[in-house]
Amino acid sequence: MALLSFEKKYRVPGGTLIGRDLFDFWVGPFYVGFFGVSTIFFAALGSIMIFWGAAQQGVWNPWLISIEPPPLEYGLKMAPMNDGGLWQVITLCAIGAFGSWMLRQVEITRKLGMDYHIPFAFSFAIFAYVSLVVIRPVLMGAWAHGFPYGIFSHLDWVSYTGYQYGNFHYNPIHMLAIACFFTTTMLLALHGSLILSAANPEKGEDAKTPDHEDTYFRDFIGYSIGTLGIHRIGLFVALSAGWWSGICIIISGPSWLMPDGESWIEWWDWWPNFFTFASIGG
Ligand code: UQ1
Repeated sequence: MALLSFEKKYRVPGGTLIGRDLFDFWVGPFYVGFFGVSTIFFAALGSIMIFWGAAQQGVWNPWLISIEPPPLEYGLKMAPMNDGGLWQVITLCAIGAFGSWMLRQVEITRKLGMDYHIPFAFSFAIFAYVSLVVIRPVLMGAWAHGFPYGIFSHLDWVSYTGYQYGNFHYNPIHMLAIACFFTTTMLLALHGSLILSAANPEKGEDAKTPDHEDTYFRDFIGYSIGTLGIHRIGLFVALSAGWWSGICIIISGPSWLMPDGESWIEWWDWWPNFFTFASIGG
């Protein structure tokens, strides 16, 4: 079915979560819905707050604009606007915008009678963000532990936080997350190149079928995961990357896990200590 006639067919009322038919319409190619409106609201308010903060500080170099979280002494309380309160409002706006964007995905999914894989997948990205600016700061008792909203300043924060734990690359869950990121890029490179090599032939040549794709990998490594399977494993590994990223930062800092400012390098002492413990007489 041609794209435009298909769009006409599915552009029917219904499937909304709230608001009934109040915002159940399209603007050009874009579906609006209640959550389209709330996304625009939160994204606009948050952006205006960032520019307002920049104006207050007199910083207009885009690399250097930075909205800092409240200082440690405010703990988990609300802070004055010019002392971290702005960061708190912007964080609420960001969560509101990301959550609205996910619920808009849900509404479009329902309209089309599809499954919920896209909003489910996006929820892992939201989780990774929320683990940095809500879950970990709450576990550590202060909003100060969130990261600042600026291009260079958030890079400085990542660098500083890495050094603070001795060497963040020794965090075993960080290792797992990175392994998932690497595997994701490998799988997409394999899949993208396989599909283009088969389904995008030179002019005048026939496109090859999934049989060719399966046979390629059977010849190559003795195994083909299949046309549906490659997308299942791709989604799983990509979501695992986001999931373990969130977990790796959540377990780096809370005192019940890391008393005395322990670093991830020392964490590996369990390994030599294990053999000292196991050998009689040490
Ligand atoms: C694969 O087996 C397969 O099935 C035909 C694909 O589908 C089109 C793929 O894209 C890829 C990359 C593979 C090989 C992947 C694994 C994990 C064996």
